Amino acid sequence: MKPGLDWHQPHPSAESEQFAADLHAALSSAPKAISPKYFYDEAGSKLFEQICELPEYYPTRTELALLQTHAADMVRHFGPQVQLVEYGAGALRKVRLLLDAMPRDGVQFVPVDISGPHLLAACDGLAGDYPGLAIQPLVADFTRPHTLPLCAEGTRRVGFFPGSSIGNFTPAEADAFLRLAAGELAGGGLLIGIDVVKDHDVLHAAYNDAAGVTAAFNLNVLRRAQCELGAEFPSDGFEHLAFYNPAYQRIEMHLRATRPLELRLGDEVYLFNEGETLHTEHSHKYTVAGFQALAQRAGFTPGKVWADKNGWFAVLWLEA
Ligand code: AVI
Repeated sequence: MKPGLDWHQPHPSAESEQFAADLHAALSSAPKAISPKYFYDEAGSKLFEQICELPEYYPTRTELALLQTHAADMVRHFGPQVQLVEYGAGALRKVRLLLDAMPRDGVQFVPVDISGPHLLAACDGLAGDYPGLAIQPLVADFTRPHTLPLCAEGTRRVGFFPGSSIGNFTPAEADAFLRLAAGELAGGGLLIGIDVVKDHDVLHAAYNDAAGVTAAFNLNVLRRAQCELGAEFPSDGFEHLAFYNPAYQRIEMHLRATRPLELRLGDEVYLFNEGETLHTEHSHKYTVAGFQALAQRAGFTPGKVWADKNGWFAVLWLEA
């Protein structure tokens, strides 16, 4: 081996290797489909933050308003001593509204997220703003079995899963997550945000914003494939496609080939017909009653519901 040559070869991270393996599998499947988790590199996470601010994207601001208005009422369901577990913690913005309504010495906060660096950075920020708050971050995939810190005697474990992120799970994944949560939250409960079925035009606009941010977010999967994995395809070969599929009560996001084309990944060449898509995300919408029934089958007892005046978004208390 020539000294120095190897030095310049970027060592593919384990994450990139997984991305490559999943993308090969996605492109070999029929229909072609990949997990939405690949949206969220640094650029994709920034685009998602921009989506949350878009005039057409109502879920974030509607849920925030519900938390701002009803936090005191929500935390009344938790009990005085709480281990608060946030699933898929991210930036830890929304939980602050709950923490502000809770006695500081009665809560142990356990944010769970798969991305260690992001989680720890967010926890540092939270610790600075909430001195004395007991924070025990857990780096884990919360959809898989994991071990939460022990809960002290007389403390209830309460889950928090905001953002309607459960909508990005298939119904089977949602069911599996709810069963797992009902088990580990037994004796406590779950506070969860869901996006509610509504006028199709409102839904369509939320995923087809005029500024094109959602399109850039969707196309980011292919940009990542280009930058991280050296994938090759015509730069104008794919376009954003998002539509409401009423049969499944979900928004579907796809990347659609604008013409017949080849996508080269490693040693493989994948063919796309004109109009053929790579399915990148589904975002399920629920009725409150439908979601409560799902939660009940998974072991929860549905409790209070907080919704905005249009009934577009709901935060549900589920007793475990
Ligand atoms: C994170 N998740 C709840 C968002 C949603 O609405 O399904 C992701 C998103 N996709 C496009 N816009 C936003």
